[in-house]
Amino acid sequence: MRAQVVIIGAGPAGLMLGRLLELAGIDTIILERKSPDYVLGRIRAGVLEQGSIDLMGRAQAGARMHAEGLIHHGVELSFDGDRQRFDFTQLMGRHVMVYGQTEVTRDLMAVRRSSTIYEAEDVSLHDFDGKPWVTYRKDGLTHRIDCDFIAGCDGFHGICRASVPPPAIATFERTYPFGWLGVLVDQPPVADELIYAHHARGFALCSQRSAVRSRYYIQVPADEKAEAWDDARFWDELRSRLNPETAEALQTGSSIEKSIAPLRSFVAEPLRFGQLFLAGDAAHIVPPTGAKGLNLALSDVAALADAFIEHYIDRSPAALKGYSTKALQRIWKAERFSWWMTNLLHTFPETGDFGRRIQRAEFDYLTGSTVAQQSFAENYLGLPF
Ligand code: FAS
Ligand code: PHB
Repeated sequence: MRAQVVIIGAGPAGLMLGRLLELAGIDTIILERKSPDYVLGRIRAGVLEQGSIDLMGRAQAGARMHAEGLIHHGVELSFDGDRQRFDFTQLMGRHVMVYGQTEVTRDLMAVRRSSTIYEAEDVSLHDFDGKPWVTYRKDGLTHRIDCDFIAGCDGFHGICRASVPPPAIATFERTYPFGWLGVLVDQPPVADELIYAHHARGFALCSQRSAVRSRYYIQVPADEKAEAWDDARFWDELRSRLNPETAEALQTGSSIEKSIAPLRSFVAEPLRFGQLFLAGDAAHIVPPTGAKGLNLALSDVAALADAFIEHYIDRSPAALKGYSTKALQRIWKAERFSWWMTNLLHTFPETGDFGRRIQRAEFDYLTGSTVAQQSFAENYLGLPF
């Protein structure tokens, strides 16, 4: 087989890249190691920046998002029970949309017309420094695809970054001593907007997927196991971290999904190795506190798609040459904001009483300064793609 661009990974990054390239008439094949149902079964992000909303429109995949997505004009941050709403529309004239990553993925799957090969095993990259080719196994046979370029959209644990010779790549990482235990429940959300809560017992987040489906998270130790948390224990702990009236309003029920996500900040540099390009979680990870992961993956892909289009349609290699530098500038700003928001809202016992006073001072400065609130809103809403 032959394709101009082989994309590894059919998560949101791979599917969005494939869609943007196929609309430009560029021939792609996506290789995904899991089944479509498995990919859709992963419960992840929930908030879309305007840039992501616009990209879904450009991909001609935004109709259901606009019909079902929930426009949110603000969020609430609370710190030991003190609450502050940030009115994004009043601060910056913009908003975000609550629309689950699962639905983004489903919509992108539905519009794709080119080949996506699911349950492709043992994907291997070859000669990406010269004339690249890819092999994979399916139904007991090994297949080969020759191509011009490979796009590594295969997430943090994928094969693409791992295929780069170690001396050619630099990585920057911070792991946090905690994770997020998340629960999905078919109950109305506790509030109209998201609530990010700092509490001495740990961070909590009240999010949502629709008017009848909610998503909640609590900070747990990094080595915690989801099996140790039955629903009753989860709801009790969540209530204990929320202000009393929110705790009172919480509508609980049987969890339909329960999992723990580790938190880390991670960036690989550069993002190009010959004819191999990295995008999305294959290139970087942010703690989910700032709702940046999915949006950053999509902003990488917007830049990479434009660069491939310029290469093939305008016959100019300039944008491909500049992709890594351009993407990394935005990546590091999202890393900074996600790191900052994580440090503001989680408990870090190792930083002691001084650390907690600094967190309280950060919250008080944020709630007392319109300029600080505009900076928070500008980053949460998303920096320009
Ligand atoms: P993905 O990981 O989504 O997709 C990569 C795809 O590549 C997968 O389908 C995988 O099966 C496939 N793949 C991997 N190795 C392969 C191989 N060798 N061959 C072929 N295919 C291969 N972000 C937020 O904004 N908010 C959140 O609340 C949030 N929660 C998260 C919770 C968890 C547990 C995780 C892991 C991430 C979370 N994220 C969140 C971040 C997440 O949304 C990512 O940013 C987003 O999935 C990035 O999309 P992709 O880059 O496409 O990577
Ligand atoms: C979610 O709804 O899953 C979600 C929302 C906001 C975040 C993280 C996760 O910052």
